[in-house]
Amino acid sequence: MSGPLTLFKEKHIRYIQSLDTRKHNFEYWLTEHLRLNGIYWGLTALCVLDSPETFAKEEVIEFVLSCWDTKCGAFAPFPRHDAHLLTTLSAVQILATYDALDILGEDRKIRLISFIRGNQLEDGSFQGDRFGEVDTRFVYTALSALSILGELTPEVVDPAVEFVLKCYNFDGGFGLCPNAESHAAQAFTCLGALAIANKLDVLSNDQLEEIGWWLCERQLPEGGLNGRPSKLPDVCYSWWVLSSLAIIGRLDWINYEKLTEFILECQDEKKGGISDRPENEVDVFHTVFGVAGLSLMGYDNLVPIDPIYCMPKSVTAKFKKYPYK
Ligand code: 3PZ
Ligand code: ZN
Repeated sequence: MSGPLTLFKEKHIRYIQSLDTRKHNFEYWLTEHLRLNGIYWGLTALCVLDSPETFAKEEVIEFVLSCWDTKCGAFAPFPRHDAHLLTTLSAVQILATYDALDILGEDRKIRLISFIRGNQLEDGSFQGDRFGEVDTRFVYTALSALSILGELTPEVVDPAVEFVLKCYNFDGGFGLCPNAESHAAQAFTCLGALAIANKLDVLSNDQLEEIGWWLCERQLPEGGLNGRPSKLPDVCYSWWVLSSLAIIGRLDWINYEKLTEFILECQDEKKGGISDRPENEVDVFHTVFGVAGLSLMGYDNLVPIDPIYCMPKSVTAKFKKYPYK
């Protein structure tokens, strides 16, 4: 076996820090429509690497608030852009990580909650915004944000759970919508949504067994995981698959040693950061999901991550005490 066998923690911290400096904006940082998501990915990676103070907390919070879309009453990816559920979840996750949700104030909080609830459709599914596509990603996004805000209610949760169950396939996987092909990222959004709703018990033991099999069959001989059968491995699937297995209590169905080696081979030894597969260009998305996957496998003193929320366990412990209003 060749390749680097340790995690270059300091390099990754410096890489994420480099993304925060405005001068490199264009080359290194994400385009505007991904900026707030990118800050959440960077901050979460820094938390897992035990270095959250690498970002200037006050500046980050100020940026989050500058993304508030007054028209929609939710968060956009960048100032003066339009609000979306995905960026709203990132904003809520960032503020919760900094224990700064109170900065929203009552007025913004009320509008935020009605934005999220207002995107739910008759069948329990959610759209990302009022023009948007509908799929299980947004069910997860909405339930996660409401749960972090302490605003989960049965009126929202029960139809959402119904919808998620319709996306379960007989092969043991989950699709984007009913009858859609199984995909590992959808296993995470569906199982995550059920876990947040505290409704994992709607799945039978046989179903859990099938799901576990479908997930662990994502591991390829080279150690990495793919998103569906006969696709290439990709570091971000370490997260979608491992978190799903963790949620159903079957993490040990994966070969840790081989997956760890695959993730470590995706590091850029010089500038830091992790890529989707060996030799490719690194980005902050694969960096966070790479280190988060390693954390779930208990790798070398990484800070424990919550498989349901993809946030440090020390943060989620606070709102998980009170799952429902
Ligand atoms: C990536 N998005 O649609 S995206 C994302 N992908 O905004 C962010 N694995 O050009 C980064 N592929 C890199 N930094 C990739 C987020 C995608 C996922 C694409 C990808 C990941 C393989 C091809 C969807 C949460 C939010 C969004 C997604 C998943 C989870 C791209 C392509 C797409 C996107 C961004 C950049 C490489 C980073
Ligand atoms: Zn990927």
